[in-house]
Amino acid sequence: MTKTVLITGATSGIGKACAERFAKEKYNLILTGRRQERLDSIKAQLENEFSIHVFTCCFDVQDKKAVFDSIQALPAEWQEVHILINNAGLALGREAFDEADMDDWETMLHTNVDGLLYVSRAVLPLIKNTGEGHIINIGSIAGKEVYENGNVYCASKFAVDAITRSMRIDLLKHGIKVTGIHPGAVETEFSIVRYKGEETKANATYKGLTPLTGEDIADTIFYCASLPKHVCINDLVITPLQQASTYYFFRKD
Ligand code: NDP
Ligand code: 8X3
Repeated sequence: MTKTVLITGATSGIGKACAERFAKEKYNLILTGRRQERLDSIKAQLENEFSIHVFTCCFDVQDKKAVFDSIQALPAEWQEVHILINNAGLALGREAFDEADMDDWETMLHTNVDGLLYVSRAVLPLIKNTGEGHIINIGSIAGKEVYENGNVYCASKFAVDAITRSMRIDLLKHGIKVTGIHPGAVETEFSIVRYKGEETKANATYKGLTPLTGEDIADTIFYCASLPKHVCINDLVITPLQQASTYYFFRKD
């Protein structure tokens, strides 16, 4: 039987790499993001290359009504979701608590926390339709330990960690696995977004490092998703070799 995976934030980085990884394994995909033209081109490429079916939904995860309307409008043949990858998220700014932009704080909390909650609740009935299911939440090493000027981004990812643990308890009775994936530095559009297009700052994030790639995280997620039915990986922190914590890096010239 062909299984379906729903991936939020599939237009870039980790989410796009997950779409490619699961397509290669012949899953059908429901891909979401805010940039429809990217969703269209990823759909065309993956359907053509892997002979799978892809359905795209364009919405902002912060918009509760748009999330529920889009998921509830899925066609009859897309009413089963075996795996949900809650990946959409972002950091904005890296300033001290007393200097940071409070609009950025709100966007991070609305996206990383509220968005994940809305999507999870909207998709849960479709996961329950399968009689099994797996929810994979993308947290961060920033959700395990705080770092200077990380304040509200860290808080949003600590919340993702707490929600992940709570989901695992509350959804156990439905036979749904819940996994938290917590990456360190992954080179994607993440830093460009965080530093609002300031390339010098964005590039400094990865200077002297061999960072993780979206594909590294997608491979790990696929591994978690492909284990036997009775096995659930609860929690994984993944860093590049040169990163030991949120703030300790061994950079080379
Ligand atoms: P990217 O910026 O490359 O991708 C982020 C994705 O999230 C995009 O597809 C974007 O799509 C989507 N997204 C952002 N905001 C919204 C929104 N409001 N509504 C819907 N979709 C949204 O970054 P990454 O791939 O690196 O990030 C993916 C996840 O991994 C995030 O949760 C991030 O916090 C986490 N992470 C990243 C790390 C890193 O070092 N890169 C490390 C640890 C965790 P679109 O713009 O089309 O809406
Ligand atoms: C992204 C990793 O350390 O830049 O979640 O916050 S970090």
